[in-house]
Amino acid sequence: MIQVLVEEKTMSGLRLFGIVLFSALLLAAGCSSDSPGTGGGGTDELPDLEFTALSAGFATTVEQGQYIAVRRSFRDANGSGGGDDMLAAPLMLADIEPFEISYYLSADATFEPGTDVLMPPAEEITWMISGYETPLSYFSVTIPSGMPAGSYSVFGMIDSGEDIDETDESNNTGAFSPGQYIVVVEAGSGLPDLYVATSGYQSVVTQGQQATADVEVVNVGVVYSGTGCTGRLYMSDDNQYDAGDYLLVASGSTIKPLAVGEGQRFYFTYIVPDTYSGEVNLLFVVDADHEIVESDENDNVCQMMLTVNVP
Ligand SMILES: [Ca+2]
Ligand SMILES: [Ca+2]
Ligand SMILES: [Ca+2]
Ligand SMILES: [Ca+2]
Repeated sequence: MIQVLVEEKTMSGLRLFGIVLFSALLLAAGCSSDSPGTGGGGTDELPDLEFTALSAGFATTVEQGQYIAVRRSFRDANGSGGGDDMLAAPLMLADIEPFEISYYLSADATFEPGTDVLMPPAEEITWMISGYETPLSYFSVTIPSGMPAGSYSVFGMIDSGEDIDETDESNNTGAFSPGQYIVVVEAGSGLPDLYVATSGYQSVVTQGQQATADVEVVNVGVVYSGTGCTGRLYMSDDNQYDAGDYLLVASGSTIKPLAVGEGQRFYFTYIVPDTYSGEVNLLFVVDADHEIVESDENDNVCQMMLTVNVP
């Protein structure tokens, strides 16, 4: 009697948000012929795009020609409203046209768009709501195959295609923190390495009752993992993953192909089996079916200690 619920909340949230946005677009199209930025209005109708964060993923050493993830969030600093009629709010949505964000490698600490090296592809932002700030999330770019080995500063440029008129065009550059670099190494025989970076879980649970756990699978190797794989959550009497452990998630989790430094988070809800009590372990096993050859196959089990109470 195991109830299984695996979801990736970030994706679900974005999908939901997309649906809400689409509805808002339809509403806006049907109810208003005013198009911000084309009616000769004041500059208060214009957005101001800027980064709110730009940083490395979980790994920063990468082979030439490989995908690597950066993490970023950004916002429109204008358009936050401020007590206007709530009913008018939907008409204000999605009033920012599509734009691009480009990411660059720089051999020094100064951003020079003409000489710094673009890491393709540019990130296409297809919709943006006035005043909205995005969550911190991953975006994967490519290290050009001819990039010389070395340490590079990373810069991002919002609206790099100059598609959006903004109240401030001078604040569109973001950068990794000083001292944070991408280290490019020669293309060779490097491997991916899947690992569980963080976990959160209910540490005191009760037999027969629902409990939760979450894990983030990351690629800390020097190359793209290239293919998906399976992760599974078990309950175990000890900290060793072996054949006697109890599978809590029947179908397993599908881990997507991960760029260097990229992570994917999984949220689990399970029913605590009545065959376990006292001090036990949750074990999350990455690449449980050995689908990916990794530089370290011995760090694929994440142990979470918990206490099971008898009701
Ligand atoms: Ca701006
Ligand atoms: Ca602009
Ligand atoms: Ca590993
Ligand atoms: Ca493996």
